[in-house]
Amino acid sequence: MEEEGKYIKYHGLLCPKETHSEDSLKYLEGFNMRDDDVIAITYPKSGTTWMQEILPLILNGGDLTPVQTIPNWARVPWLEETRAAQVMDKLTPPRLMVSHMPYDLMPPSFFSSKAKVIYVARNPKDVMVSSYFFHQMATFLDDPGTFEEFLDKFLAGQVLFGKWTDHVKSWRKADLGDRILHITYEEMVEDLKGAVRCISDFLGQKMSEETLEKVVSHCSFNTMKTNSMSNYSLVPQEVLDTKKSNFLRKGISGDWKNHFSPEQEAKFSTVIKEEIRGSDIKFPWDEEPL
Ligand code: PPS
Repeated sequence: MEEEGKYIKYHGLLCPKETHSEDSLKYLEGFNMRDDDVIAITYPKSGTTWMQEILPLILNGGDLTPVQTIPNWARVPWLEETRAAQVMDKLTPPRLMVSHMPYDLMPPSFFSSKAKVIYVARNPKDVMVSSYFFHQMATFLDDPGTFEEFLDKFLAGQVLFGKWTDHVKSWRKADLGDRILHITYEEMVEDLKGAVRCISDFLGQKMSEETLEKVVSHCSFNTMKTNSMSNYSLVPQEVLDTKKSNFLRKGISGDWKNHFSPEQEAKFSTVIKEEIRGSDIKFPWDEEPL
C-alpha cells in the first residue's frame, strides 16, 4: 500500500488517511463475514448515511433508540475504516455495515457467505456535485480546485474509490443471485416509503403500516438533518468545516443542473455513456436527454 499525500492507495484506489490505515485495510481483507450480515455498498456520496439510518430502523422494528443514541459510523460501520475493528464485535446480530469497496476487493469470506447486499447507485452528476462540496468542507481531503478541474478528476477516476463507472459495473456483474438488491438514490427520493418497503421485504422483515410510516418519517432529509447522531455535527469544525458546506447538504435529485454548464454536461455524459456501453445497466436518469 502506498501513501500519497492525504491518501492511502489501496489497489490503485484513493482512501483518506483520516479514516483508513494499513491495519484497517488488512482488517477488511481478513474480515470474517457471517451469513446473517447485511452490507450496504455505495460509491461515495450515493446514499451511505441514508442507509445507516434506514437499516437499523428496519431491523429494530422502528425503534428509534439506536439512531438517536449511536453515531452513524459506530452503529453501521464502514468495513474498511479504522473504527471497524473497534466496533464490529460490539454489534448485535444481524450486523449492519457499509462499504465503498468495489466487488473485486471484498474480503474472501464475503464470497462464500450468504451475507445480503444492498447496492445504492446515484446519478454520477449529482455524486460529483455532492463530492465537490464535500471536498470543500472536509479538511482531510485535497482541495477540489475549480468545478471544471474536479469534474475532470472525477471522470479520470482520480478521486476517492476510483471511477464511478468501474464501481457500478463491478457490482452489476456480481454473481450474487438473490443476495443482492439494487436500488437508486433517485428511487428513494421519489418514493421513500416504497424503497423502505422494498428493503424490508428483501431483508425478510415484516413491517406494519404504522412502523413503515414511522421509519419513513425518521429517515426524511429534514429529520436526519437535525439528528446529531447522523448529521456529522459531532465531528469537530476543524475536520468538517460547516462554514463551507453541510454534510447533509441538499438531499435532492438533479442538483447537477444548477452547476454544470451545457459543455460540461455533454463532456460528462459522453464519457460515462461510453464507459457504461456494452453493460446491461439502465438507470432512472438514463432517459434524460444530453
Ligand atoms: S459518504 O461521505 O459517502 O458517506 O456520503 P453519502 O452519505 O453516501 O452521501 C451524502 C449525500 O446523501 C445525502 N443524504 C440524503 N438525501 C436525501 N435524504 C436523506 N435522508 C439523506 N441523507 C443523506 C446528503 O445530503 C448528500 O447529498 P447532497 O447532494 O450533497 O445533499
